[in-house]
Amino acid sequence: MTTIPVPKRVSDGAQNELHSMDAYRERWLSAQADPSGFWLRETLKSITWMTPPNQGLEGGFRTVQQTGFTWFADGELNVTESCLDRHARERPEKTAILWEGDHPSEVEHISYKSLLLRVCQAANTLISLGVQKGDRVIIYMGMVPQAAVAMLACARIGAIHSVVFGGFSAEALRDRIRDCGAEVVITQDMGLRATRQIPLKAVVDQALMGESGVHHVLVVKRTGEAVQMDPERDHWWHEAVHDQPTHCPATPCAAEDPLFILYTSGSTGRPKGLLHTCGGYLTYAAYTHRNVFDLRDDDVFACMADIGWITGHSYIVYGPLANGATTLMFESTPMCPDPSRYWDMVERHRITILYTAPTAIRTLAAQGDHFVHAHDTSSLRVLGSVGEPINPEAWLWYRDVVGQGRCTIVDTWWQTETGGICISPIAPATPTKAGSATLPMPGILAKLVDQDGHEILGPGQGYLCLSQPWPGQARTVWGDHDRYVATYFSTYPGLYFTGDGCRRDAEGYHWITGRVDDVLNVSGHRMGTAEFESAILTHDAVAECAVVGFPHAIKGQGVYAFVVPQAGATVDAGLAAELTTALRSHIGAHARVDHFQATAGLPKTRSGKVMRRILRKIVCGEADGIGDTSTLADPSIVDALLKGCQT
Ligand code: 7RM
Repeated sequence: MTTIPVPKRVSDGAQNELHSMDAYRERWLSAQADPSGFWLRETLKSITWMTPPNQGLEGGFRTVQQTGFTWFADGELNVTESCLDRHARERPEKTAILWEGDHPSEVEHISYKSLLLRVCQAANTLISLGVQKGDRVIIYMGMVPQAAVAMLACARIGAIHSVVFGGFSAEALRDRIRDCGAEVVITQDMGLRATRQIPLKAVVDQALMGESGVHHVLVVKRTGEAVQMDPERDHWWHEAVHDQPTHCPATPCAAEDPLFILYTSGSTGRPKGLLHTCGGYLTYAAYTHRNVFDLRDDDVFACMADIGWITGHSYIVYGPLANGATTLMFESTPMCPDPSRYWDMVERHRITILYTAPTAIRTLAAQGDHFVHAHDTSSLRVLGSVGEPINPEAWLWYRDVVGQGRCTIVDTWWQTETGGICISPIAPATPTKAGSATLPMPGILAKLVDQDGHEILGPGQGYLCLSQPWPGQARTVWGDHDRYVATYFSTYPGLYFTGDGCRRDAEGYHWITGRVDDVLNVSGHRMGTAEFESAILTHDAVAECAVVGFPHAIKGQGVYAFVVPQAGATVDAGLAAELTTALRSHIGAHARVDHFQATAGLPKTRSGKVMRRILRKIVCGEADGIGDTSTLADPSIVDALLKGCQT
């Protein structure tokens, strides 16, 4: 257990109101006692409203099935006025987006003034294509500035964006386009990542084959590679925006109007389209960004996530821009052209806050310290981690080698569903411990419960639930409110169930132990075992299969697939290659199985349910923990599986 001394505050321009543990405790108690009042004061202070709200929270988790819950429901705003107009007025030349392309020589500084202008032109383009308030727009892009411009352009006119990570396959993209009923897709000719080209436009074409719902595709020219353009449907972005007026009035939206849909994997079925709303989401993204990272006026904030995930939404785009910060957008990877890329960028751009995933930290730590030492990283002040549990070794390397012992480490726990950070240290006030996400944010009431839903008080380990609504929380699953209620609110009535396990120590610190459901987390990418299984089952040679995660030194989790072949088929390298291809085409290149194991059968209960608990124990090398197998239909299967296990 490591604690570091609380550094003194050194510079002005701080926007963080939670500068001491006393301030934190006072705010936390105040938000607990009166969430409505707390968040109303917060939003009125930090967000630009057209009609300021009088209402805070209405409803709660017990009403979620019938009436849901709302934040600031009588208020009206357009989020882009908070993210753009006010800063374009007050600090027009300040860099809003600092973009670094795949090649380190490609750097672009986009000021608030020019970002507003570009967003207005893009918004007018969308209007010219017939997009109206409430319409859905799919954004299938890499990390180019136009991706952020596209998101904000949708927000400008009250359209609902749904960003689909550029690694998803045509089939996964088609599912999402269909599910949300999008009529417009925004993409690029090619994506560029670690010198590799990703055929984004071609994937869109494939996704739209035989589909009639999408009327327009806007194509950003990134590489200039030749792509097919359908003259009826496809438009070059640069041509379409060029002659558009540089002013576009911001459409008034109700606080509870949708801002975006983001698909995320759960333990069963297809990914869910979580819906985030304008007023609450923006308030929470801005609040957490300002406070967790101890934001200062002159910060250069670098979140290394992809905008296809929630981390990119909240901490590359909405949070930083609402706070008038300079936010870095990075097209490449930490290993390109070599493992010093991050540190080279820190030096060149004087990055002050770096926010990345444990998998990147572990990968870079494995390359040796000299890559860090070769660069001047003295600008760094706060180092954030997100996406998966961070092991103490990686945490200490981050603090001691990257941060040279000077920086605060913030291990931030949150989810697509939560909209923003929920459990995290507040830099630099919260004393940290290596590997702990520490304490809940003001407004977040974290509870641990046991199997039966009984609350565990004091130290202990259990299922992590949150018991009080907060503004950044997703309001529903697009088109399926029952699924939202069933997934999050029916396991433990009156509580939001996160799907994570958690230990609380004697000082009330939280240690997230990982998912307790069938959700995989590979390199911070969230994927469902059910999605893997249905992709594998599309192959004729597969009779049955079950997929589980196992501990992996770099990726956090690896993926293990047990495959029961059809009579006459064998699970060999050839089949493994075909299954890998199937996964790539049904989900995407990031959905990879590390080990395929042939088995004559799966451990099932007598009622036919696959006992994943047992499979997890097998691949985790915990044969002793398997326990009683007498309830299995065929207990001998377990011995056979243990013999064949490759981890
Ligand atoms: C932000 C994000 C959510 C899941 C979540 C956890 C895991 C995220 C941490 C973490 C331990 C952390 N959204 N997770 N952050 N586990 N410590 N600091 O990742 O929807 O894609 O994933 O990620 O299991 O439930 S997400």
